[in-house]
Amino acid sequence: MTSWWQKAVVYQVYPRSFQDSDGDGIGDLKGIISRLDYLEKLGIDAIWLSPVYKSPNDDNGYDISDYEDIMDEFGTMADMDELIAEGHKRNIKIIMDLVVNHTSDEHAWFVEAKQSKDNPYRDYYVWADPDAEGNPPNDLGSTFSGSAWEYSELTGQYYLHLFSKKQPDLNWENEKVRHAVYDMMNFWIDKGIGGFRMDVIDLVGKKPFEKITGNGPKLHDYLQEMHHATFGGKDLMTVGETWGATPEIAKLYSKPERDELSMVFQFEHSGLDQQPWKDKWDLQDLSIPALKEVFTKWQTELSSEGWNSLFWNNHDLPRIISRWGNDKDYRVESGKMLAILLHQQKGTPYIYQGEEIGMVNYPVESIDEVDDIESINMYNDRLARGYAKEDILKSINAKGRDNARTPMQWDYSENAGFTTGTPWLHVNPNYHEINVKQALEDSNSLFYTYQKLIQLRHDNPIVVWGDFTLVDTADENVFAYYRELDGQKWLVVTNFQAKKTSFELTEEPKSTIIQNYNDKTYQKGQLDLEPYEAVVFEIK
Ligand code: TEU
Repeated sequence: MTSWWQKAVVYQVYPRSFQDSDGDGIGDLKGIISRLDYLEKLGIDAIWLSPVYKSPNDDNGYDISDYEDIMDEFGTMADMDELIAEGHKRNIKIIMDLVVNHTSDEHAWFVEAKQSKDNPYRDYYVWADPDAEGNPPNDLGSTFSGSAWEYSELTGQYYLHLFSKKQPDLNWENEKVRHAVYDMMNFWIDKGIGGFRMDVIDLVGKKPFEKITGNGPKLHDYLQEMHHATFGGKDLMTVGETWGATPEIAKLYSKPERDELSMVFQFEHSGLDQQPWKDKWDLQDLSIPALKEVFTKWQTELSSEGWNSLFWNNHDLPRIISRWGNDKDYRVESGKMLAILLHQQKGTPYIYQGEEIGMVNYPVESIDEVDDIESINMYNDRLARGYAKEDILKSINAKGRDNARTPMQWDYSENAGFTTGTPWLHVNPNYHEINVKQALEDSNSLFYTYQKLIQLRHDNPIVVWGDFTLVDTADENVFAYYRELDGQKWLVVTNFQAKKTSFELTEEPKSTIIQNYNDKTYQKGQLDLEPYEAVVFEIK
């Protein structure tokens, strides 16, 4: 059985930074609605909407205080209903971000739970007595630096927070918690949404006292229970965020007969530019052969069982052109190469807002320019541990989450047309060159490459279903692969570097499907490839 999301391309909107409609400097739902025609032109099938629920914004909406209400800055539930309806008119489904590993500490459940040990909501969260010295029960750490345990004066116990201390972890072992989550999911399903993106869903089976966080023993039982209680049989799309997934684990989530999710986000490629066994701030250069190996592994392992998601970017990752392309001399060429390389693979592609016009990282000179809690906490933590300020800032420039979060660049007007007020986060000054208006007026822009890649997927079953085979290349920095389906064969060739090279084309191409150096023609024999050149041939 095939599903709509197997042929779909999803676009991620980070509402805070997409489009402001009322001049408060913060993007909102009405702003998104006003840009739906643009997204329809791009050709996407669904929007993954980062959280729009009521939130005190300790982690920009990933700390939710009411799942059935909208954040004041973003608008009202009526705006949300309108967004869903206006999306439907354009065949764009809305995928809600489901953040249920934790709530905000301002959620009514936690406000109750912290009052007393016998409060009816106490067991919605994870509590523990101090150890004999009054310290946290164990040394579990938070993703945002420091201990994962916070002391609560009122009852003299610690509570667990795998993220900020304003994001207490829900206790999924409590059946009441699980059913409250399912009820809330059904509230959204009844509104006509297209599915859910599930935030750090691999953590909900945690066993914190055994120091197990990801992939806990009951994880898949919970997801099957959720499936049957909510979206099962409803043709919705679900994608789990799973930092620790291997192909074996990804199949557990995404094999249809297991009744769990449509697919997961796995991050193996994303770890390739950090030092082994260190964290993302400890930088190392990307190895192209390693990237080829990782992609090939996922493409082949999930070729007939389970389903892949394909992405370079999201709101937690730096901009891909700055990261693995070249934002100085070959912004457009490398951006197109990266797009072609990813979008010709098998799986469901995700585009992060601004990626389709080639937005790049924002140059941070001082910590005062940074908003993101993860970067700020890491900065303070590393300063205290004796790291040099320059090195920390270098890491933030390379990997900080604000890189992806600067406002969308729409046009040449002040603040890039994002807001008439003061933007909550600085706009990248390069909006004078990089913006949507420019991209739409230039037939050679990245926008039209993305538009064409989406169209190619919609029109060609080989892009959706074809088998993937890596091609052995003389130059290890050339990444080439075949897609094959029912006697058809396409060849994707990309030069993943800023210098010229060559590639041996062993078969006479029938036609060229897409290319990023427009006036080149190709024939069998040695191809001279330009920096970041990418071309897709129809071979049979
Ligand atoms: O991210 C999960 C997560 O672990 C990230 O914090 C990640 O480790 C880090 O950003 C590395 O770049 C999800 C959301 O996508 C993120 O925005 C939230 O902050 C986090 O969960 C907590 O909800």
